[in-house]
Amino acid sequence: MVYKREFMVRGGCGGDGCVSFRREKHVPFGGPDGGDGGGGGNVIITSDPNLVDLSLLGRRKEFAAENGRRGGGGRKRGSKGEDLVISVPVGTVIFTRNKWEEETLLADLRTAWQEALVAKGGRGGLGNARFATAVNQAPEIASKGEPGEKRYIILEVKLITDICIVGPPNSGKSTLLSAISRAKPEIADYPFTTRQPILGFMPGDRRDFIVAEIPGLVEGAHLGKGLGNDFLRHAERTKVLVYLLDGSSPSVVDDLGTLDKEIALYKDLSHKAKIVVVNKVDLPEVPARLLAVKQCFAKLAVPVFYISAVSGQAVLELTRKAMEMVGQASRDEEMISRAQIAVFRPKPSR
Ligand SMILES: Nc1nc2c(ncn2[C@@H]2O[C@H](COP(=O)(O)OP(=O)(O)OP(=O)(O)O)[C@@H](O)[C@H]2O)c(=O)[nH]1
Ligand SMILES: [Mg+2]
Repeated sequence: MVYKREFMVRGGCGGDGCVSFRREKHVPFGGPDGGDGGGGGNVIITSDPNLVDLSLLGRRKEFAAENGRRGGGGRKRGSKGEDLVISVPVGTVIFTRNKWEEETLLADLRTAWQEALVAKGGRGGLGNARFATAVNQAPEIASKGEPGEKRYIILEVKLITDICIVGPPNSGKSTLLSAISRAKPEIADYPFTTRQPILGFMPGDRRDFIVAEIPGLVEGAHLGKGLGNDFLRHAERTKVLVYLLDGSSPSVVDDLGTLDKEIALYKDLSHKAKIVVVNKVDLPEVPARLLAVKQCFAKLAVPVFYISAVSGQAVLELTRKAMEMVGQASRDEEMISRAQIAVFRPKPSR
């Protein structure tokens, strides 16, 4: 799976204008009739909901749209170069980098079939017919087509989900995902069974909720330990983070600390709604061991659930709470985006 790609994009060059004169039998003084060149094609990036990563783009270092054709005699306009359309998954963020290494956000393709024009094709040149004036009725000049825009593009896929399950390896993330959604991830009793983010759809009252599981995080993930922390990019745009801990671990409290630290070392996600979930309470040794953990977690400012993803204990309560929090987070986001719309109130003129 490929979630990041960098390459150059180039709009097509405009076709050159043409120098030509009308020469026909019995038509004296035919005059200039060179047509304009066609415009170069644009490079457009579009979000295709059928894609999950950027692997289809291969390793190409440059994408160029077609050039416009040159103009012809008889005022024939050159044809326009075809646009080049690059398809990417929904959730792709597009940046450009200039020669001073400064990165600017160009577009964020959050919904299906959004389009971003990333490099415009050059305009076609003018044919000599355009240059005819009363003084110069037989111009021998035509202009050249303009070059297309050139840009360095960085694509980054950050999945847009409602709920994202994060946790140490083997804590039961895949088991929980398969219990609450239609996803069928591989489940096994060893760490790093899941090596890629997995999406599932959880049926809700009014709509399906998108739930993701990302590969397990270990201490030192920010240094590349385990599978590293790269997958946390897919947790950045979730509405609710579910921290899933293994209740049979001898150090549940420390496990939460490690997880929190690794996430903080990746990026500040402290503003996100969170739920702490301790899993595997069906195992006979777990409930007794959890007494101290419960005391400690009672002080947390976030909801805590003790569940068994296998037996289903407290899973329904957890999903209800998660859906409620997704709803709240969506309303909060909407308020913020509304507040960001500037309202200009012109002063009444006197
Ligand atoms: N007893 C019990 N076992 C569980 C529970 N949830 C998961 N397991 C077991 O724990 C092991 C790991 O489960 P997974 O769902 O693969 O865990 P994961 O967090 O996705 O693991 P990775 O993808 O490897 O990080 C499997 O053997 C599961 O059967 C639970 O609630 N109770
Ligand atoms: Mg897994």
